[in-house]
Amino acid sequence: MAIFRDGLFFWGEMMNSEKLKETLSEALAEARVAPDIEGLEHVRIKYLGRKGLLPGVMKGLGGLPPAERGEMGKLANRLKTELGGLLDQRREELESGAMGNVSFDFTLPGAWHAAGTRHPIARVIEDAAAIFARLGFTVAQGPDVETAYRNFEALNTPDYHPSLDEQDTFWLESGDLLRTQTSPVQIRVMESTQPPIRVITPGRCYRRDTTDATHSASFHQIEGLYVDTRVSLADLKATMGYFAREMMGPGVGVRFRPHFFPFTEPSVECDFSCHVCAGKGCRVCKFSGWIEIAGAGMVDPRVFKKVGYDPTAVTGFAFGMGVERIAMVKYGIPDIRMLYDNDIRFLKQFA
Ligand code: 2NM
Repeated sequence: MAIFRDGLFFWGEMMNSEKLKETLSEALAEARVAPDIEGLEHVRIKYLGRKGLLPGVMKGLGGLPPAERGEMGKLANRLKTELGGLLDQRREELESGAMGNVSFDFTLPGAWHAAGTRHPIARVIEDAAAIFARLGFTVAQGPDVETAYRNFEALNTPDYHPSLDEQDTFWLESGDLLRTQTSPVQIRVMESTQPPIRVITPGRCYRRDTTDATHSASFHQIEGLYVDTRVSLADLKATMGYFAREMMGPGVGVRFRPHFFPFTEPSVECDFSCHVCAGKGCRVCKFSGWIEIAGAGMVDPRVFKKVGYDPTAVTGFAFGMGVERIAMVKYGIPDIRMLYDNDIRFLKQFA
């Protein structure tokens, strides 16, 4: 800071009223765009600080010709009050969290986003996964296109077996097929993992069925597999009983009827007592008090041999059930096709 006869110098430049006016508007602009309190403080120090512009100008006023002194004095005052005021106001805004001069209208209605609902098929699968998780089961998934070996042969169902006639299958030219059940995923799990195993395999399956109110060529299954030493049919019944109560309600019980599957021996059909009439008989259970839900049984030793397990060392149970069927009886859905129509007036009923 040096004062010469012909003027006031500051920051190496001659400071006259023209220049000071420019500097004032620059200072105000800098204060307006300062992004944070630290930035504001820089502006304050630069212009109003002890070694800043303003004290220098004030000190230099005395050496100015009287004609200029008044104008410069006024401008210096404006710098002090206008910049000082703006800095105070911006500091307050930044401290209160408001973004500079941008204000927020809290009375505006919020942005509306359609939340959507879980599809009943997803809901049954996720609820079942949560129930079985409490019994130590994890979820495994596999491809929809499977080898004939894993879909039939490893499950003790050679291609001359009568159950192959029943399930008219979607074959690919490669000799692979769209899986008719999710059991091939359990074959994959057993091929790659040693017991003990507790796993459920939810997923899409395919059978050449003609579509009607209860059949679809593409549908979903949840299968389960438990392999360990000394697993028994009693374990199976307790597991199905727990699942039935958790899924359908605390009053629901299970019963087993003898059946046949090539991959289990013995095999059973598993009925749940009717959750609607508590077993007294109603339209939902066709006045029988019971609803067919699952097929199950003790894993056939021939299946264990196929995956390289010692059938004298381990036993296990397996079960399979239709996801759409559970959704239909639980939610009172009269036609399986309602699950595939994607009509949101139907779907939004399932939260
Ligand atoms: C069912 C019924 C009974 C089953 C068997 C197996 C495996 F891989 F362990 F052999 N998985 N799933 C099974 C048993 C499936 O579905 C109605």
